[in-house]
Amino acid sequence: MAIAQDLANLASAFAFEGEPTKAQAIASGHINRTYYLTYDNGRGGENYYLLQKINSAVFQDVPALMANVARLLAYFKNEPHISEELFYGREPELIFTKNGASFLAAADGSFWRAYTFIGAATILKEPALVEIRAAAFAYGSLARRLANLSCELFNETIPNFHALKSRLLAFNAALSAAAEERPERYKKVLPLAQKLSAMATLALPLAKAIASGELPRRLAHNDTKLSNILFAKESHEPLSIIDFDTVMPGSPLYDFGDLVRSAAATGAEDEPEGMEISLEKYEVICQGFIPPLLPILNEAEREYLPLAPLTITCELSLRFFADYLSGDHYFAIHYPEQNFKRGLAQLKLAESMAERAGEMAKIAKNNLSPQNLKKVY
Ligand code: GN1
Ligand code: MG
Repeated sequence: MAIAQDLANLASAFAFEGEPTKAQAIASGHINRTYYLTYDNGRGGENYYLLQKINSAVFQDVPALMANVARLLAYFKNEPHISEELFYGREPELIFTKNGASFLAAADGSFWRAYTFIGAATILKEPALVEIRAAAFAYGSLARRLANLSCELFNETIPNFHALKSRLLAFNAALSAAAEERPERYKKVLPLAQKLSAMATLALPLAKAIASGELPRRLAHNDTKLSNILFAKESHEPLSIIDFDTVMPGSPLYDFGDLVRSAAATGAEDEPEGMEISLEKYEVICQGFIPPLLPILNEAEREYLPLAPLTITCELSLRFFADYLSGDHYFAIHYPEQNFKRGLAQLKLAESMAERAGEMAKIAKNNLSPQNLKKVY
């Protein structure tokens, strides 16, 4: 059996069917550790599952996290359809432990959970424009569906997750601490600090409007990067949105912003060379994401929406640099300077967004006009 004894022991706590034959680590996602498990079902077939070690340094209240995930996935199973024209994907299901719990607290203090595996699916690294538009429609549909649920039902598992002001403070604190603790890293980031805070200052009005209540708090996904959508392997149609760990009170504007950050950039998240915003990709994101939300967005949301990509991109730049300065404990890295490169790539992207702000606002405005309503309903 090509499965390590400790993994096999953990897996035996879950209500999987059959006998485990294979376990393979999957290197996707920056936070949790994921294993793909194969089970022999005893009838000549195989079952596939995902077993995930929850990062409890990031999600410090695992019961609150799993209460959110279980509530949401149970809701999806019998979700009333607002409109058949929205995207309703095939979400993964939780596999409970044999004791009926949504997660396992292991003897060594680690936390584990399991999901059904969605087959014949793939992540698109370099999607075509039509595929980006379809992904944006899927995320826009989800934002609309989530906004139908009450925020009160969900725990805020990471407080101030998208609060730019506190991200800026945390970055400054990490920079000061690094002066003594990691002088090499401090020297690399220091020359960028002024630019970063200039970018964040441009984005702060949106953050303030959320903090003051001018923008409504709505349930949101909060981690809408392109790699959190699975596409069908053959047709490349969106199949399923994944990673519901940060579904909590937020704003659809943040979901729009993070999709633009991850899908309308000219390079990968950690590639600063030549990094800028592609207005072509941005436009198809507007075309996909905005129409499903048109029936609910209020005036303030329409006004601030074009600022959301800059807000989220600044946030990520600050977070990657802060993690770099603090010794790379938050985001998984695959090579030593990766968090620095991520921070720099996001800073360049933010600068490019600030430069093209007028054009971005105009494109958003075209798609926010009420005549687009008929495109979905
Ligand atoms: C993390 O879990 P994952 O890899 O989808 C992070 C997001 C960042 C993203 C950047 C809980 O997302 O906030 O936008 O990395 N998740 C958490 O790639 O911090
Ligand atoms: Mg995640």
